[in-house]
Amino acid sequence: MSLIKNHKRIVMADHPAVRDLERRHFLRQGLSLGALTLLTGCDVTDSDAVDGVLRGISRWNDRVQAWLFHPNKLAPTFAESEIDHNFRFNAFYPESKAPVIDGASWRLRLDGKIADKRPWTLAQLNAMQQESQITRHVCVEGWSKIGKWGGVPLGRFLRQVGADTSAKYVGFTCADGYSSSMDMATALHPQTLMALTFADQTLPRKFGYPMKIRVPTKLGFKNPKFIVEISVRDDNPGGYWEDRGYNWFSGI
Ligand SMILES: Nc1nc2c(c(=O)[nH]1)N[C@H]1C(S)=C(S)[C@@H](COP(=O)(O)O)O[C@H]1N2
Ligand SMILES: [Mo]
Repeated sequence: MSLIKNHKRIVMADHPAVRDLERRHFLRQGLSLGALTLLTGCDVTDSDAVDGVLRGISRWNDRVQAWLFHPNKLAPTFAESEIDHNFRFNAFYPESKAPVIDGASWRLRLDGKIADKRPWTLAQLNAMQQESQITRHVCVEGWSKIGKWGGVPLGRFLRQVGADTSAKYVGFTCADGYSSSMDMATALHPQTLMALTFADQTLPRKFGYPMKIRVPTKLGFKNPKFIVEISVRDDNPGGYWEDRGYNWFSGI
């Protein structure tokens, strides 16, 4: 590695946008700063250039990952004995601030390319055929836990309400101001669940009562809790962390 390259790496590492992205684990997931410098080969010292390069790489990552994603390849599943019984809470706020939702008055709103947009009640969701799975939740902050979730496969629900499954994206809005989105192939994946139970019990408040989206093929931040709206669309709805620089696809 030449001195010039080292010099560029230091310059880039000092750049506020790069420090910020590093803090958010963006580069750790994919490319190191050195690799980024080698790849681009250009003097990306001004902020526009750095931002442009990083955004371009993130979009490129999304395309490659979408292409690598096998719509029916299953995430690993585990035995009951492997479940972590001290499952961990995470959100962009402390546990005491988790929303308190009344299941009886809660409604799931539907928006976008869906034929029947009538809101759903919790009783209606509970009346649908349920599936369960024991899978690993992987958080980008560096921890993972094996848990058991039960509920309605999202694909089954989307077909039931007449969603246009040729649309590109499914977006989720949460009661706490959080949001996330995924590609349609992931939404239709057999293990992507509208989870209503955790460890065979009603979903606890802190884990997203009354409903969370459990996606074992994605990192934890793409598993939105406290869902209040699902939308089907062709423009990418982004999401809370997605809009703050996390790689949108974030498959595992
Ligand atoms: N509504 C909502 N969903 C969310 C979050 C959040 O802050 N709000 N945090 C995400 C992150 S980063 C993680 S790791 C998981 C944590 O889920 P858990 O509390 O069930 O472990 O929820 C995800 N879904
Ligand atoms: Mo996370």
